[in-house]
Amino acid sequence: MEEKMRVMTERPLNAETPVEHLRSWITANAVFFARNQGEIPTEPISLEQWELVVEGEVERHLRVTFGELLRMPKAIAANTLECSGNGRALLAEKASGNPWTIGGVGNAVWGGVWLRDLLGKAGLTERARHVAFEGFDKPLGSAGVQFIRSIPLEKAVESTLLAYEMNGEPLPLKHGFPLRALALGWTGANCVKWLRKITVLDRPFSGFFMDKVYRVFQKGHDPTPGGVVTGLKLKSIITQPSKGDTLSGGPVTVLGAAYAGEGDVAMVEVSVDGGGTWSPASFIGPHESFSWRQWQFLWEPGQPGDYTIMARATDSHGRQQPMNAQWTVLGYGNNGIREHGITVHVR
Ligand SMILES: Nc1nc2c(c(=O)[nH]1)N[C@H]1C(S)=C(S)[C@@H](COP(=O)(O)O)O[C@H]1N2
Ligand SMILES: [Mo]
Repeated sequence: MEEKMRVMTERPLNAETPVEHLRSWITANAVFFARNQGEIPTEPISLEQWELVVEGEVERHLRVTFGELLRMPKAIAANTLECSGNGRALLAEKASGNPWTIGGVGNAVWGGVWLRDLLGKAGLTERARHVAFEGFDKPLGSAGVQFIRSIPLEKAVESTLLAYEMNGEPLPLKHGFPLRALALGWTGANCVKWLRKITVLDRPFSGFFMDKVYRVFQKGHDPTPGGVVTGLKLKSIITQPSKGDTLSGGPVTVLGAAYAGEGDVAMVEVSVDGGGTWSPASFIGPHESFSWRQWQFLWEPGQPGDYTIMARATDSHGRQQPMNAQWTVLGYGNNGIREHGITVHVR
């Protein structure tokens, strides 16, 4: 299974989905990207042993068993999950972190329970403002701290799923068995795997994975005052042809995907002349909230030579993907049109 992936580091496991597996609306579990700060548990925890603690600014502390979760109303939601660092390796100026190209993203249908239903059982105090999630993966490296992240209460109550199922299968071990958080439309860092504790807080959680990373900041600045990564940015990727392909005339089927996190992709256009002219692509397949849309464009290349194919997404508010990404120290959220362009040779 792993040989199909582009493995960047083994320990912790960081691996991206190969481009040919990004050409369908559902990304198969076996090739779904893996991003880890700590060590993936070697064995799945026994469901009899596992329990989820809910505490903090709640009226009643809860210890929820897996059986109790299964008896709660089931929710299903499609969601495109992307690592904040996806696309980092395509930035013109190097940024530190794993060298993701376009495969740090995938789309799945997740099954579980709404976090709001669980918080409803616990009851919130008047001071409740943020919800922190803690995973039980073993920390690796010098930081040696548990992966804990918090999100604002509004997001937690509105559109956050606690998922125990991925594409109709029990949540795979790698992806957080038995339960993970999914702040729908938000970057992977807000989607804690191997959940064991949820703490309602009166302010954002403060700790290594909140304050030092997943922050947007410039050189010479501290991470902490920088913004926290939240929603996925409007972006399109080209999944066919591949960079450097030699094509013998047309028509060429250009394939891609476009996504906008909590937003809605309304249009994708393609340019093969450096952005001088744009032609609309057509969408294929499902159109669901929080999920990418697959698109295609039939291209009739003219004269032989080198062409750069670029794709541009527009959302339902008329906002366009930027021509170039905004550079930051940790290279998060690269959604530049140029950065994602593909140069091919036409014979
Ligand atoms: N417990 C835990 N949850 C975690 C992480 C982690 O290291 N530990 N990494 C986060 C990051 S940065 C991303 S992008 C997603 C990746 O999810 P995946 O490996 O299921 O694709 O998980 C998030 N949840
Ligand atoms: Mo991530």
